[in-house]
Amino acid sequence: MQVPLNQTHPDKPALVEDARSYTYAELDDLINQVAKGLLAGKSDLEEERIAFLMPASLGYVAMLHGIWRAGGIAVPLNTASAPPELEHCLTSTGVTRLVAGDDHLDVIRPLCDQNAVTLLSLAACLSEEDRLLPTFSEDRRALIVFTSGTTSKPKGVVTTHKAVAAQITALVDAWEWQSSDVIPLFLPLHHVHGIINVLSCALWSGATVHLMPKLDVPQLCTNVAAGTFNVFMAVPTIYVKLIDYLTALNPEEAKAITHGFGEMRLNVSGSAACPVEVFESWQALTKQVLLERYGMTEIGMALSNPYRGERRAGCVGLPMPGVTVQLFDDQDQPITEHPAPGEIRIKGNTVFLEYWNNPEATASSFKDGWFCTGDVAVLEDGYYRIMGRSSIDIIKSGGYKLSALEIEGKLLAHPGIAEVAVLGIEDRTWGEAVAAAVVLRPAQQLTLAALKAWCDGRLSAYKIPKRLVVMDSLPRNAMGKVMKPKLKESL
Ligand code: MLC
Ligand code: AMP
Repeated sequence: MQVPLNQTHPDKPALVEDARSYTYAELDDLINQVAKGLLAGKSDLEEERIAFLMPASLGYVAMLHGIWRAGGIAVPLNTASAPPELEHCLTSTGVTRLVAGDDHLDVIRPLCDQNAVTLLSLAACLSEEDRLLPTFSEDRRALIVFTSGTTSKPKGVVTTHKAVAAQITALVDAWEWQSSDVIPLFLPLHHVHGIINVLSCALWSGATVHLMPKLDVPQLCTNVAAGTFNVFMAVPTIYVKLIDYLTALNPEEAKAITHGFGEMRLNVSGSAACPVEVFESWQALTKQVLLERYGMTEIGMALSNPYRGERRAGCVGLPMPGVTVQLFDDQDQPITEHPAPGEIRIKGNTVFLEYWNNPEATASSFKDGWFCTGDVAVLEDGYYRIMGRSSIDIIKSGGYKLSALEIEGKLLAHPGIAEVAVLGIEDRTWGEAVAAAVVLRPAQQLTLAALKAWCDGRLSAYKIPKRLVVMDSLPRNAMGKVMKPKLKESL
């Protein structure tokens, strides 16, 4: 069992990159070359972890599927990560080979040398030799995606071929993906939103993906106005950025773009709560009723407003096909009387296998076979509504899940910082923005600009605090543990 590329439309464009398009047949051929090149004489990679560090590109897609076809585990890396973060990804999963895009080869070389990882270019992975590709069970591990959480270091979420396929087919069914669909892809490709919801659903369905290495709002809007796309998926922050961009344009210019969005068959929002105000502004501007859905790296998508039927602002709808959802109270009892808030727990073929090499974390994330999401919801008039998360150490900023503990750990290494508490504060654009409350060592001073400069190269840019509050002391609980201060009043 392998995650297949659509085989029924060989002459259709699968990918469009810059001005070039690549058909399914061309992509299929390149994937085979990668798979054979990676095998390098072996019959099966047998779950070897192969990392790749590439922007959204033909090469990225060929690597992902090439590793899958050769029986390896794909480890897509974040092109925006700082070196210590990349090192953690490589060493914690025992990556043996890393394939880097041309722009990343020199940056990653020292890390590969230090950690005995073989560094390759895409060109060095291609082989045209005549060889059979392996066949294997659908229970074979396919993908490791890193997720931040309530531990200081990100955990590698392992998904099997069966789960990847289940995550894709649930979405293809629920949102009626078709081979005539055309979608832009500007989301990062080290997370399930970009990898599964956009790229994999499209390539499963025979649709066309326009690859953009990063979000470029004016460029995107030019293509939208030209009627290039009929499906669009983004995080709420991107809808806020689009609303700001469109409302700043003169009405004539904006009209073609809002019309382009309005003509699409589907606009989806997810990865973070979509504020009702954003839902309503988008509808007023484009006449599109956003479809909001809820998901997580460990489970793919779990809840979705209906494709056909009422899409309710502020709600995440109903369970996806094949996904079982149950709310539990804090005594671990299933909630049967609604509405009452409870933790969302999930069962189904879409659920991940394990955290890589971390049986304790895997065991503690399941109760009686249910995966515990840590998200709290209510079931109101038949639709789920997310109320928040059980951990204050998790921050969702622009769709990225960030660990306050990880950021605190880094900031504590700053020579001027004695104590620190990191928290997410409400922000119109980012949903939550990272804020750091610090107590300085005697005779030290710190500005936000100086802190940002110090963090550069130590943390990914999107984890670096956007607010800094210097305090005389931080609140503590009865056990003497540092607590999160209430920052809103201080800013
Ligand atoms: C960029 N910045 C961020 C940020 N993204 N800060 C906080 N949070 C973020 N998410 C910082 C940059 O480092 C920069 O800082 C400044 O903001 C402006 O950067 P930019 O380059 O203009 O930002 P942009 O490229 O527009 O990026 C914004 C974004 C991006 C929204 C396009 O963050 C993004 O692609 N987010 C999506 C993440 C995602 O796919 N999550 C899904 C996870 S899976 P400075 O200091 O240099 O100015 C999941 C499951 C599910 O959640 O349900 O889907
Ligand atoms: P990640 O671990 O990066 O996959 O992020 C998953 C988390 O994003 C979930 O546990 C939720 O907290 C959050 N999330 C995803 N979609 C939504 C949504 N529509 N509304 C609120 N939170 C969401």
